[in-house]
Amino acid sequence: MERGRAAHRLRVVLGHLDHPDIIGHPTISPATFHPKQFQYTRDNNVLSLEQRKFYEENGFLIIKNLVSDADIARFRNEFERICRNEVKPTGLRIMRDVTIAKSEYTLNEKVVTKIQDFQEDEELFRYCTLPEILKYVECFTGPNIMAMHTMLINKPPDTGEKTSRHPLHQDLHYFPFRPSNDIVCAWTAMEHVDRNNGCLVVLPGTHKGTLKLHDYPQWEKGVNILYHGIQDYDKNSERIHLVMEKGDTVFFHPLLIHGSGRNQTQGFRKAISCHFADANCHYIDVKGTSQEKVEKEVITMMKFQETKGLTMKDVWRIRARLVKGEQINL
Ligand SMILES: O=C(O)CCC(=O)C(=O)O
Repeated sequence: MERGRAAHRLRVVLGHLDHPDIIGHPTISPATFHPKQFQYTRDNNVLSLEQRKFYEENGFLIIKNLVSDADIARFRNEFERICRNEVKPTGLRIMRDVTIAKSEYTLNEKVVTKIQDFQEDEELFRYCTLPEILKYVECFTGPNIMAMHTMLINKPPDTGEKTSRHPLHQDLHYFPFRPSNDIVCAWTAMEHVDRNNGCLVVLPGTHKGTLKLHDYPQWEKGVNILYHGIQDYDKNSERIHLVMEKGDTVFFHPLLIHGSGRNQTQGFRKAISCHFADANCHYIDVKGTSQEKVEKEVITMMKFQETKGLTMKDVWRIRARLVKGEQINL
């Protein structure tokens, strides 16, 4: 037991010794020998040594040009069909911007900020099964992979109220399963993204910290539902804006602090994403933890969707889907 802990500690310390300084990575051939110094990535033949070290140190990794234009066109088309009410996938949640949420607008692409839980939509769920995505996911989760949480984000042009911003947060705040190192998010840009249209912004290295307290930020004009933010992050930490092209995909750790700025263009900035987890992960009881409040909020929201009587674990079990290997705990 002691030896195991010491070996783990040694891996952590060794993992902290390298500081590569590159951000985007083309799909290049992997190194064949990787020293045993990693705790956030698995031994694999996919990532180069440089890519592994980058993720270990920074908590994210961009793979350029990973998803084809043809696939992105299909996701866009399906999103538009959903917005026109032509398809109504079971379990799908449609979110609107706080500035239009209470209005009488009929459903259309301009009022939808995000769709979540598209696991029953064959066309969108293809994203979570793309071999090129799973090839990388496996480097973080291992071979038994569950798709846990799906989203297509349609960040609208900001109305001037700054409500299109997404506050800095850690995704683990929303997840009642662990361990965190066996969870990864894949986020694919559906068009060019930069600071103008509100690209992702990350605080590199923050995945090495712990889960922080989240709450609604005190924004003058309101905040979108469930857009919780961290109150006490180091305001002087380095921030990296992830400028990406259509099809580029960033993989990031669920403790990495990230968010996105407002969209100052007239276009809707789209991205598709999925959180994947090792099927060996286990559910935790969040009662008495900083996650209890978010669980209550999600349950209250779910009640509108006729899931009365279900626990949070039931809800997660319903939406979790095996995409590779064997279904174990989740
Ligand atoms: O795509 C974005 O703007 C941010 C998405 C995000 O961080 C989230 O939904 O958790």
